[in-house]
This record gives sequence, structure tokens and C-alpha cells, in this order.
Amino acid sequence: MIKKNISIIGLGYIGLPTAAILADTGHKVLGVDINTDVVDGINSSKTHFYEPDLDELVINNIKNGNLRADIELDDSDIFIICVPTPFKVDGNNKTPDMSYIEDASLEISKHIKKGDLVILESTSPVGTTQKVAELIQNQVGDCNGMFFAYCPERVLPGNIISELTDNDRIVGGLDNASTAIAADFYKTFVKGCIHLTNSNTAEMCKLTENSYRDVNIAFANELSLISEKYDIDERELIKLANFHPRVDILQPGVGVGGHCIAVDPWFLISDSPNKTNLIRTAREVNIKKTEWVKEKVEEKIDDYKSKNGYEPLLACMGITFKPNVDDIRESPALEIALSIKNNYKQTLIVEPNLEKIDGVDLAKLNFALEKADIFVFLVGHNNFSKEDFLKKINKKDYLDFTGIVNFNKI
Ligand code: SAJ
Repeated sequence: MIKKNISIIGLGYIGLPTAAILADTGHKVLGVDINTDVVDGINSSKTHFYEPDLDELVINNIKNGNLRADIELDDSDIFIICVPTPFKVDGNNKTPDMSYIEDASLEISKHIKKGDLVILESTSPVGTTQKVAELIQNQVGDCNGMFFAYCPERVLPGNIISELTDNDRIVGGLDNASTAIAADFYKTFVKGCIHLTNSNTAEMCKLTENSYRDVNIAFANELSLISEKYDIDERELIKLANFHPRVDILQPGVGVGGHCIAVDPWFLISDSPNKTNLIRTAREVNIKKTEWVKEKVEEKIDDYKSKNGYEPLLACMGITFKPNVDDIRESPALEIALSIKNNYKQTLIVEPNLEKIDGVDLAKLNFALEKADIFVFLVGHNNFSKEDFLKKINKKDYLDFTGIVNFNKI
């Protein structure tokens, strides 16, 4: 393997694990981030978020000198852009904020030379790789002999380290030479297949994958609303339907969170507002599910009060965006818990995967188990499916929006 000097711009959930894996493969990696705390932390072998097996990779590769972090970019053979692409709210629409990608492109233009490869991994609207190349061309005058490709990350938080190497990858160059050079690079650390295409298709493919998941979850969420009317357990319904060899419905929940599925469909919607009815409706269904959950909790509190004659102590169980992670980005469970607590002071918030979170008082699991009258399961953490825990919960009053209690009933 030819070892390369690689710069990764953006040391977040994708950039840092990618930097650590590339360093571990033997490349010399510079991780660049605007946040000095993040940079200082990594240089002293400390990561700023939890991801299984990441700490060890960072510690080993800082120690052997293959990985270092800085706030300044340097000359490199390969530049990988892993910065965020959040959205800006614009009335009923959400449009992508491209400023981080633009800033990264301008920084790269100060260091790029002929023969270098620029890879965009950030989730982006179709056409962004082309724009990155144009931005750099405007700065350096001539991009001949420089290569540009889009290669979307597809890893699942909680499983990032293994998925970064095991998953298939899509590589889409701005031209055939870029595709070939980028594919050769990914072959140095990816065990999955590498599928070649052009940059527009690769960009659209990433948005398609996450929009598909959003639409599928919206279908499951819609089924859960219909099922309530007939007193049908929606999870049993979906399990039975999925026995059909050509049906594969995902699970309903309290809404869709995280920085991918709840965000990426908007990149397609904002670019083609008149052609994205299904994708927009799915987004709306998933957003409305969160509101529906809040209403159900309010009804439960009122019901409890009228039956028992006193105000119950409520425990919201789980506030991360999905089970078994410590990530609260775009978390519908957090939104629900805070909204309930705001309207109803007798509310505890329990999150076993977080020690603390700014502005929220977290209650310990055991304290809630002892004191609370009603448990509202918002996230299906593994902690909530342990036998001892379930035995206690089964004797209590609860609402389960996750299936973790109802499906593991003992
Ligand atoms: N969710 C449901 N029901 C389900 C599955 C998920 O309500 O059946 C909810 C989760 O609770 C969570 C949200 O959806 O709130 C998103 O979680 P997720 O596990 O579906 O996805 P992410 O955001 O962790 O990661 C997704 C993945 N994309 C796909 O599976 C198509 C991952 O592979 C991508 O790399 C990642 O987005 C990304 O970075 O784009």
C-alpha cells in the first residue's frame, strides 16, 4: 500500500473515526477542526463523544505518530471534507447551510497542488462536488490534474468503526480519472465492495438511502396511528406483515431524530419542491408523530389524576435520538420530555446513557423506579429490557412508545 498524507477536515462523528481508521491503516493523518478543545483533546488522546472502540484507535495512533490534530490545514495528498451540512429554517422549508463546505474548500485551495485528490464525504445536495471544484478553481486558477470525488459515509452511530471498513462504498468522481483514483484510495482500508459512479449519482444515492428510511419509518408511524383506533398492537401487526417475503416495514417510534434521517430528505425537498410530495409528507408524518406522543402522555396524566385523585409522578425514560447511544442531536424524545416537564412539573427525566446534559436535571434510574407512578418509554435502550427491570415495570403504570417493555413482557 502506498502511504499517503491525508487531511480530514471536520473531526465529528464521521471525521474522527475515519481519521483514526486511516491512521491505523498506516497513512499519515492530520485531523483539522475549528474547535480548539476538540483538537487539544485528540492530541492528548481524548475523544469528545462516545463511540465503541474509537478511544483505543485514537490513543494508539496518536502514540505511534500516525494521527495528529490541528486547527490549521497543511499540504496533503488527499483532502477529505467531513464537515456538517445543517439546514436553515426558511418558513415551511428547510434549506441546506453550505457555509462549512465552502469554508473547507477555500482552506483546501491554499494547499492543493497538481495530483491531489479532494473527497467530499459530507451529506450534500446534488451538484456539491462540482461546486467544491469550482470554488477551488476560482482560487487557484486551474484545476487541471487535480481530482474531485464524492464518497458518502453510510455508517450507523454505535457501530461506526466496523461499518467504516465493512460496508460497501459508493465512489463518484467528477470525471473517470477522479473516480478511479478515489476508488484506489478507499481500497486501502475498505473491505466491502466499492461501487463506481459519477459525483451527482453518488450525492443523490446518499440522499436516497436516508429518505427511503424516513419514508419507511413514516409508514410504520402512520400504521401505529391507525392501529390505535382498532386496539391493535402495531408491533405485532408489523411483525406479522414482515413475514411476507416482499414486505420489510421498519418500526414506529416517537419521531425520527439524529443528524441524518431527520435532515437529509430536506436536501431533496428544497431542490425539487414540486416533485417531492411523498418525501415531504413522510417528514411531516414523522414530525407529527412526536406531537401525537405528547398528547397521549397528557391524556395519561389526566386519566391517572381522575382515577387516583392525586397528581402522579411521571418518569420519561430515555432522551437520546435512538437506543443505546449518548447522542441527543435532533432527538424527538428529548423534545417530548422537555415539553412534558415544561407543562407538568411532576416529571422526572431518566437517561442511563448520559451523566449530565446542560439545562436538564437527570434522575437516576433507581430513584425513578422507586418513586414514579407512570413511566413513559421514549427510547428503547437495552437497560430497559433487563429482566429485573421489566419485573418491576410490569407492576407499574406505563406507556411504551418503543416496544421495549411490551415486546419483552415477562
Ligand atoms: N428509527 C425509527 N424506527 C426504526 C429505525 C429508526 O423510528 O425502525 C428512528 C431512530 O429512533 C432515530 C432515527 O430513526 O430517531 C434515525 O436512526 P437510524 O438508526 O435509522 O439512523 P441514523 O441516523 O443513526 O443513521 C442513518 C443510517 N442510514 C440508513 O440506515 C439508511 C446510516 O447508515 C447513515 O450513515 C447515517 O444515517 C448518516 O450518517 O447519514
